[in-house]
Amino acid sequence: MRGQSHDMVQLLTPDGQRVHNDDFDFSGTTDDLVGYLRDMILARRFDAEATALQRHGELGLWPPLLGQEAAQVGSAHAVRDQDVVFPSYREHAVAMVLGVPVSNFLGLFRGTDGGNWDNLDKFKNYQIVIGCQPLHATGYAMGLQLDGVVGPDAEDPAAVIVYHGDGAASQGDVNEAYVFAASYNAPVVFFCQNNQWAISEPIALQSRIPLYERARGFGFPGVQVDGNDVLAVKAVTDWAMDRARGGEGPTFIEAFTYRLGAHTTSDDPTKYRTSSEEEEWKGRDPIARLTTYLKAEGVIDDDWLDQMDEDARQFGEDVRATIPTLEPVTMDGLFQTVYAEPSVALESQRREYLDYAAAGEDA
Ligand SMILES: Cc1ncc(C[n+]2csc(CCOP(=O)(O)OP(=O)(O)O)c2C)c(N)n1
Repeated sequence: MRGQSHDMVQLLTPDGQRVHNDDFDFSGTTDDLVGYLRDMILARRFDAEATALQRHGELGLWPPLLGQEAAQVGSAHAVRDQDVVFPSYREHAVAMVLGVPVSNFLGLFRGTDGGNWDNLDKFKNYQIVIGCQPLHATGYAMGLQLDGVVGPDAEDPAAVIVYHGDGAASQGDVNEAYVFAASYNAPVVFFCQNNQWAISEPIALQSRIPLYERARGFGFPGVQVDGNDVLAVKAVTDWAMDRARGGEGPTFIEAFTYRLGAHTTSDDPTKYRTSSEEEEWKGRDPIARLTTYLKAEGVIDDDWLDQMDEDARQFGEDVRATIPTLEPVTMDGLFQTVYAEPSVALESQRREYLDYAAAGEDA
């Protein structure tokens, strides 16, 4: 039965072979798969550019997604227009698939964007504080229920998907979100990218059992999916989002993957993990396996890959060209983006600041 399986869902093996799963199948087209491969290649390029920009001093920090492209691209393609996404801080590929301009993320990590909650529309703001966003997402999902846009009678039912890491699953707030989601049967999908490490903390120290098995204790299904298999991720996330939209409540998805890069550009993974572990996971690369499959099927060839290289190179140039266009934040601007309508207290603080700044200029 779906959501009770002890086997990790996989539809494409690391060496690019399609395999059968009794519960899940990929329902998309070959064109969809080519699109996913393109998305993953561009996301990897964006990530490499952003990492390099941080090294050049253009960004304050960058959390790389390297290795997690399939988990993000596959799940993002299960999101429909009416759904809402609550990311953590590493979901650059989800953002790209949903059409969020890369300038938003570059600005956030350059410190030129205050990260206003409403400026990203359906893709909510990045969350650096571990474990906050599952509560936000669950509350939002409960709101969708109250608005009557969930369930079989809703015209265009909506759901929420929230991304968090394996480490976040240890956080109290996250477990409270699971409890509320279960109690209210909220239309929310908890998409946990188990990338094996919470900075230097390995998953074995975070959980005695596979994470997806915890879901049952909260009262909703948990599924473990090969997070480096974009077909399987898409199939499982489609199912979970459909359940949520249809009023069947929350699902926990454990996307079993690996962070191939550093936790952030401030981290040095050689201090806590072995290169042999990294090599082993490089053998399960999400992009390589889909490339192998599509090439073997005759869907793409070397010319396609060469053109893709060229597109990625051009995209990289565009990403770099974005940096000089990012306007620095002004102190006055910071006050104006806290609330839609400024409160009396905030307005008085803003005036106080402006007087202070003007006095400084006169001095
Ligand atoms: C409340 C809080 N505690 C601690 C931190 C510091 N911190 C940043 S990332 C991180 C680990 C998160 O690991 P995981 O949830 O597995 O996500 P990943 O970074 O692997 O994607 C920690 C402890 C934080 N940002 N917020």
